[in-house]
Amino acid sequence: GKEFVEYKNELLHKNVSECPEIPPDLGPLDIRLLYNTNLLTILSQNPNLRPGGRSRPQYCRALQKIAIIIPFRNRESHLRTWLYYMHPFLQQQQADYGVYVVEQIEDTMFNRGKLMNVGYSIASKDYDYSCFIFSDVDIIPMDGRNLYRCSKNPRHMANSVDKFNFKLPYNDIFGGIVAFTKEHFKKLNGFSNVFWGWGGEDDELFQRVVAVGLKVDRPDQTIARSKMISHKRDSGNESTGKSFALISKAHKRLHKDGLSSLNYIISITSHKLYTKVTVDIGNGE
Ligand code: UDH
Repeated sequence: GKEFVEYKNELLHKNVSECPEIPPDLGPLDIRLLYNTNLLTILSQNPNLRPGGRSRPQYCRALQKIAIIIPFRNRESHLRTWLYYMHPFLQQQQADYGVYVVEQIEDTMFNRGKLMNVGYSIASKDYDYSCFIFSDVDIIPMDGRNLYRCSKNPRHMANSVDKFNFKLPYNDIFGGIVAFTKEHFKKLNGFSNVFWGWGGEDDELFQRVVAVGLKVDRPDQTIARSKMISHKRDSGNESTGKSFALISKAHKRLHKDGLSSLNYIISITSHKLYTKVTVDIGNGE
């Protein structure tokens, strides 16, 4: 029956040759941010997706298995835009990937770092992912050559965003999109869980990278050009003003605050275009 077919497909897939390091036919893309992208349109344009927003190349074996983790609440139209562009983008790049949308329940202070950690931990149980790309829902790459992959070092990928005139607003910025191998993400104990509200969790993550002796890579700024969907600061994500004080003690928390101290209540639903992980991660009290 069905299971036998899947088993056979798995065996056949193990025998196909490896995909090339640089996928063929990639180039600049015409990205116009559309806000009313219809889910059915996206589905019909991506007939080869498997449940949970998974895909892998048919005729070659990908070198990396990539989980894309998106922190989320109340940004439905941004998510549709992201899915509309990113599913074709990732398939064109011959990625073996799955999309995990980690949604925080209403009426709690938003905590981007903790949502990322939850996404990592759930995705790890789902498949043997080797690379984790943590991406905001509102950034869309403008060039297919911007490979959504892990490199030797932790990688900051949002280094050329239109909102900041395609420049780094400050040198150590580590926000927007970052990519980590599983080994590296575990080594720095993931994100901190203690940043409630807007700001700081990304800078603390940078501190962690440095503290464990790793360096940050960035893609070429011409190829990494990306568009950010403009929006107002979300309610429930106000700045608490505590970030600086926290970051100054980053090294003290590294081993006790992160993947090693993650608590949450969860429900997981497999949609056609993504795996939705809905979590109660508390409220910072
Ligand atoms: N997000 C939601 N819902 C919310 C709040 C945040 O989905 O209510 C998610 C979403 O994926 C968003 C990400 O969290 O893209 C970050 O949201 P943000 O509004 O806090 O960040 P913003 O887009 O980033 O304002 C600003 C540019 C980065 C500057 C880096 C400074 N350290």
